[in-house]
Amino acid sequence: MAFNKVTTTPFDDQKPGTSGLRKKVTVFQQPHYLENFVQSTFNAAGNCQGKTLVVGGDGRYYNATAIQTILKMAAANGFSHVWVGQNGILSTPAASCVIRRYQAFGGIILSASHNPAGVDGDFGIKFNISNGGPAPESITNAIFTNSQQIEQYQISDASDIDLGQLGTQQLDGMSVQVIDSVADYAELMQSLFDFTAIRDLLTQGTFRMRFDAMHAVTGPYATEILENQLGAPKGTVINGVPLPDFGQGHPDPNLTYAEELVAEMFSANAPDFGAASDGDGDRNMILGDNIFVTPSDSLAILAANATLVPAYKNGLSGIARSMPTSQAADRVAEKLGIEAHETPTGWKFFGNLLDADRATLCGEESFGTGSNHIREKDGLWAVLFWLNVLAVEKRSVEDIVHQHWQEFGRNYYTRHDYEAVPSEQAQSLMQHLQNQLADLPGKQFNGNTVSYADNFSYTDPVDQSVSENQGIRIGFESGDRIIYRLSGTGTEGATLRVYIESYEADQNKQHQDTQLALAALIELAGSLAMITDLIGRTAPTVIT
Ligand code: G16
Repeated sequence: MAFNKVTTTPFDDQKPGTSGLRKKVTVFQQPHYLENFVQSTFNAAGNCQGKTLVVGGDGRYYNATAIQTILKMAAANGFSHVWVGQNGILSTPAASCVIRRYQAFGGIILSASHNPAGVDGDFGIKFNISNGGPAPESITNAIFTNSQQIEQYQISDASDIDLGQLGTQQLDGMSVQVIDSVADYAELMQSLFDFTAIRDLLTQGTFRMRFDAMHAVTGPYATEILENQLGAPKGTVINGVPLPDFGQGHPDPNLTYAEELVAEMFSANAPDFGAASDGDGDRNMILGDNIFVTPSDSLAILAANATLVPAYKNGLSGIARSMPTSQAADRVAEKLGIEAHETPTGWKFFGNLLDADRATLCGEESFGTGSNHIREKDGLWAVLFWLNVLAVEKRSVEDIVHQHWQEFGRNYYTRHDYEAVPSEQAQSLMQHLQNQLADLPGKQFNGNTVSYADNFSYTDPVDQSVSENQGIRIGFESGDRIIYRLSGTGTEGATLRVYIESYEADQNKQHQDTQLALAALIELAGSLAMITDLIGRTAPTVIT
C-alpha cells in the first residue's frame, strides 16, 4: 500500500455556499471532483499531521462511496485517527456532538440537507471545525482559493474499510474507529432534558405524538430516543427507515413537503404534538393539534420557556437569529434583559457567539433551532425541548403559542420561494432592488413609511470579521419588514426568497390567516421587486 500523488486540474465551481458545496451527484461523480474539494479542504484546514477527524453523512446515495475516498485521502494527508459513523451514518447534529466529545480537529459531513437524493439527486460536503460547527467564511474562502489552484491530491491505495463493522480498523497507518451513530448523541440529549418528565408525558396519559423522519437520517435517532428510551408507542416515528433516495421524497420539514404529517395534524383526530426533521437531521418543524408553529415563533417560545428545561434552568446569555428570521425572539430577549443578535443566514455565523457565550439559543426561519450544546442546528433537540416544555406546562401547543402572542404580540411571518429561476434573471431582480435602496427611506406605501432600506452587512461582535451583501432589507416604521435574498443552497439556477413580516400587538387581531394578514405587504414585495416582469413568475413555488 502506498500514498499516491495524483495530478489534477481545478474545477471552477467549488465555491462553498450557505452550507458547504452542494451539487448534483453526477457532478461529484466526475473524475477528481470530490478529491479536489477534499484536498482543498485539508489544505485550507491547516496541518493535518497526527490529527483526528470525524466523518459521516446523511446516508444519501453516494455517501458510502465518498466516505471511502475521504478516508483514503485522510490517511495520505497525515491524519492519525478517524471516527466514522456505522455504515457512514451521522446526522449533522450527531457529527457536531462527536467532534466536540472526542475533541477532534474537525469533521467532514456529507449531506445536501433536505435536497432530494438518489442517482439524479443532490450531494453535498462541508467541513466543520474543532468546536463542532461549520467552518467560518475565512476557511470556506480559503477552500475555494485552494480549489482554484490545485495541482495534485494525495490518496492511499489501501482497500476499503468495512463501515458496517463497529470497532477499530487500520488504513495505511491511520486508525479508523467505526462508532454507533446514535449513542453519543442520545447520551447528550439525556444530559440536557428531563427524560423522566417526558417519559411520563408520553406514557401515562392521553398525550399522543407523531414524528416524521421522512425516510432520512433522523429515523434511527428518533426511534431510539422517542420510542426505545422515552417509551412512546411503536409507530410514533413514521418513515423511520433511512433510504439512499429518501423514498424519492423531499425531506424538507415544512407545510409543503411533509404532507403526510401535516394532513394528520390538521385532521379531526389529530395527535397533540407533531414534528418532522430533514435529510440530515438538523431542521425541525413543530405542529400541535391543528396548529403550525412557525420556526421564528418556535425560537421565541423556547427562549421564553427555557428555564423549564434542566440544561437552561439558570437562564440564557443571549438569543441569536438570522436576519430574515422574524423579530419575535428579539422581544423575548428584551424582556429577559439579555443580548439579541442578528446574523446573516447560515449556521456558521452563530459559532463565535456560542463560543463566546454571547448566545445560548439560536434559530433561523429555515426550520433551524439549536443551542450551545453543539455547534449545529438540531432537529431532534428542538422536538425534545418542546416535549420537555409540554411535560412541565401540561398545556396544549395551541395554548402555549396563543399565550405567547398575548404576552409578546404576534409577528405574522411568511417566506415565498421562487425556485429554479434563471441566474441572470434573479441577479437582475436583485440589482433592480439594489438600485432603489437610496430612494426608499421616507417613502410611504399603504400608509406605512420606510425607515431603512439596505443590503445587510454583518460585523461579527467577537472577531470583527465583516460579511457583506447578505440580503436586501426594507424596514418600515411600524416594524414591518420585507427581505429579499438569493438562496445559497440550491443546485439548479437561483432560488429567490422573499421574507415578509408584520407585528400585531392587538390580541383581537392575532388569529387571522397569515397570508391574508400579510396580503398588502406581499403585494408590495412583488411590485417593488417587479417579480412578474423580471422573472416571469406570478406565484411562488413554495410558501412557508
Ligand atoms: C442551510 C444553512 C442554514 C440556512 C439554510 C438556508 O441549512 O445551514 O443556516 O438557513 O441553509 O439557506 P439558503 O436560504 O441560503 O438556501 P441546511 O439545513 O440546508 O443545511
